[in-house]
Amino acid sequence: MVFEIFYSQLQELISVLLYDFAIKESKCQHVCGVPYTALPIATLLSVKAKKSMLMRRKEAKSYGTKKVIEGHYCVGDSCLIIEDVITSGSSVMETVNDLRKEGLKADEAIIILDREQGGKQNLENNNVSVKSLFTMSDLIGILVESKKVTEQMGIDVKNYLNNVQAPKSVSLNERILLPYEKRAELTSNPIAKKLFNIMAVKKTNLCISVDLTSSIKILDLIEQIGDHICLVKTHIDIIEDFCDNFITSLTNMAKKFNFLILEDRKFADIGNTIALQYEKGLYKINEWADCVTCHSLPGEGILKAFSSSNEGTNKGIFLLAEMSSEGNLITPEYTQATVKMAEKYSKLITGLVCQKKETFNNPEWIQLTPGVQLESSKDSLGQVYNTPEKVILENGADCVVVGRGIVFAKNPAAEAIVYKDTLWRCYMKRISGKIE
Ligand code: 5BU
Repeated sequence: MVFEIFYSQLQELISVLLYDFAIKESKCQHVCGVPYTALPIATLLSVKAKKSMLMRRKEAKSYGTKKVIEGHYCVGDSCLIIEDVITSGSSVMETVNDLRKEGLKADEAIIILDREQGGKQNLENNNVSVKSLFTMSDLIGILVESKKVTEQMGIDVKNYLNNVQAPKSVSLNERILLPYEKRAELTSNPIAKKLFNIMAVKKTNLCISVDLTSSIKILDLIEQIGDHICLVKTHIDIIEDFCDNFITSLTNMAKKFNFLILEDRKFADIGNTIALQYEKGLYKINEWADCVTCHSLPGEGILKAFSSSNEGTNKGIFLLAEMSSEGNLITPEYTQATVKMAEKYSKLITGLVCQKKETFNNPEWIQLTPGVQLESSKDSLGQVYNTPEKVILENGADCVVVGRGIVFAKNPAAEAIVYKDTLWRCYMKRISGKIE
């Protein structure tokens, strides 16, 4: 819709209309046009409204300040986004993301024409409210009424717009770019809050999977690497010399080194059985595990069972949305149904065990990702390993599970430091937003 700049009177008229419609009353300090076609109109509005203009470079300069956002602003200032046309909303979102990375509030977009193909919804899903001067339906209505186009043409255009909707965009901004300490403030699950805070304070997002069968060996390993981990993941039923003292030692170590305990029990039964498996038997998991893993397969009853077992206690669930093993039978539909189930029990949910960043957007939950070693590879029984770079930067992992990569290393303590440092470097790069 760049045509308006070819006609100075039209440009002026649009800027007056936009000013009266959305800018006059706005309290924001700045305006920013989406490059490039909205820059002329944003300039006119900035002059008319006496608001400073910010300019987003599409490509950062390779010299000088290398800044993406140019202008005079302070962290916390708010900025109105100006765009001529939205279809999917993705160009507006790119500008919003760059402004937000600078600590600016970018929560409102003013649009000349909304093509009504899903852009408004996509932006609102990313916490950007949208005001448009015209919608495509308005325009078509005017054109039909003034007999510039036929009624049939009007119907055809509306049908086209209804049928050709932009893909739903996922909010990368919220979860992937937010630092753990911010997410600790957002979450309503007490264990997620603790784990986010531990990760931020200890500067580690490494979860150790202690898949050893001797309690002495497990405790000895944790003693060596306790400073470098945020979470210990157990399979309590593989320990051959299990006794209550083991639990006492493990929980004491959790206090001493400030980590949480996840029992990877992968519960998958009817609610009544779950409650028994969780609270009774040899292991009495609910008494010592801060959180457990659980399948969504049996349906909501499983979460209801945990809800009532955990009433009045601070516990959490990692729901399995995806698995790392080759040929597993989880389908995209199953994964999405799992996320929906998690949404209904959000307070109970510490996070999801999954492999892809698109699986969920909610910044309150932790993405726990197993299947990680320093080199991508496979084991002989279907486990698939991705690298720390891949799982954190591309796949959205928040907390990374490493088992044999550390447990069976020649020097587990040294190897734990390598994993911790690599994973943390990737996380820092991710929240800086500088991912290609
Ligand atoms: P490894 O030694 O890094 O392969 O151990 C991975 C651990 O994570 C192991 O205890 C598995 O039971 C666990 N795991 C997994 O590997 N993949 C999954 O999808 C899930 C759990 Br869920």
